Amino acid sequence: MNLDEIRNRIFTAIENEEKRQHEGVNLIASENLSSDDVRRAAGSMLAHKYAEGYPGKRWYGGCQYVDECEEIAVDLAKKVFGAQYANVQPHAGAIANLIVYTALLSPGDTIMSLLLNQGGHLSHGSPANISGKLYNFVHYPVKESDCTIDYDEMERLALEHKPKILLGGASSYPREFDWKRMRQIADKIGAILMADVAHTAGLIAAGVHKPVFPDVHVMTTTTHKTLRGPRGALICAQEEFEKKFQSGNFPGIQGGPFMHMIAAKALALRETLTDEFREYQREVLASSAAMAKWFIDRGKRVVTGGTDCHFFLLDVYASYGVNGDQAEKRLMEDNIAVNKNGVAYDPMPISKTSGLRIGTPFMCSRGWKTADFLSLAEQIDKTLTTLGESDPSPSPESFKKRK
Ligand code: DSN
Repeated sequence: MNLDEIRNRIFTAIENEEKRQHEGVNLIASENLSSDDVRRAAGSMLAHKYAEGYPGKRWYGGCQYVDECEEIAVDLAKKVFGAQYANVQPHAGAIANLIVYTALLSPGDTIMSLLLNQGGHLSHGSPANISGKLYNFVHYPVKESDCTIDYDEMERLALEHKPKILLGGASSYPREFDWKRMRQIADKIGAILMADVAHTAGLIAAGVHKPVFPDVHVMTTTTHKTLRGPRGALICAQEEFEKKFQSGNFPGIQGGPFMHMIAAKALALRETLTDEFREYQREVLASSAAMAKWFIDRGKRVVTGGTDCHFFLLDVYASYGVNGDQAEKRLMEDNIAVNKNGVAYDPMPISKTSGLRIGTPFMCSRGWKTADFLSLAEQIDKTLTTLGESDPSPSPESFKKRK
């Protein structure tokens, strides 16, 4: 491949991806379509600027303009989430979580979070992730009966294990967390209550989900999911944590902040204060709930019996006799992007799963309304019914035997 070919292939791939995002159906709950403003800042020359440190206290000259962007982003993050402190430098959600853990704990300390295979996240203590290697994670489960969090069991486990951080938030748990109840539990054992709202930050910003402050001590979030900003993350907290998180971020974990992304975060946070954004999030929730109900009304299994958020989990094995992997691949043939997802107490191996996570944020950003999602539900139902009849999934037991 010559140098021109390399260039052509990369720019063609970018064009093809843009076309895919404009024309395909995207139901991936963690993805969204940011505004022209956000993309302009993210692709700007601020990317060239080194600015280790914080506004007014940098290790490089020439930071006057990026300082301005960071100050605006910090002020907006505090305003949007009702926080006393904000740090907009974290590059990613998993990194923001690591900054919080390392700033507050010593290796070996105990953290309590939702089980990964019941909706939790890798950075919430998976043995394969640095979080699980550095800290002693114990997990609270969801109830077998309805797959919602068992707060009584959470309290019992918290009293038994006395974690230093009680962590709420998830990647594929479709219900709102009860921050007030969790704060009561945290207070009983003197734990810090941490909310990782990577998925729901946009819903919180728009006021369609309850605010996490003042109940939680610290909140982390990505900025590119429902928040509809650039790739990245931020930390908000009560002001007593300011010193720990400032140095925990830099020099603790990160080096030079991505100033282009910080400017883009400021623009995205600004957008959350508009009526258009609030209306958008109402549509995201209404579409997700309506689509989940559509399947339930036809006797299909939706995990927890519905949703409070921007996605729902359809148990395609219980509903159509196909596994999540098959369903994901078949829908992709029709240019419908979804992701296979484990369901709580899943009989299927993690590589196959019983579920699909179906989210509405991206298509609502493209202007879809509830009626569009209901037509799509009908199409998905027909496709999966035919797939289940023609190519049913092997049983969970047969996957075990093959190993
Ligand atoms: N990958 C994200 C998601 O899809 O939920 C979490 O990091």
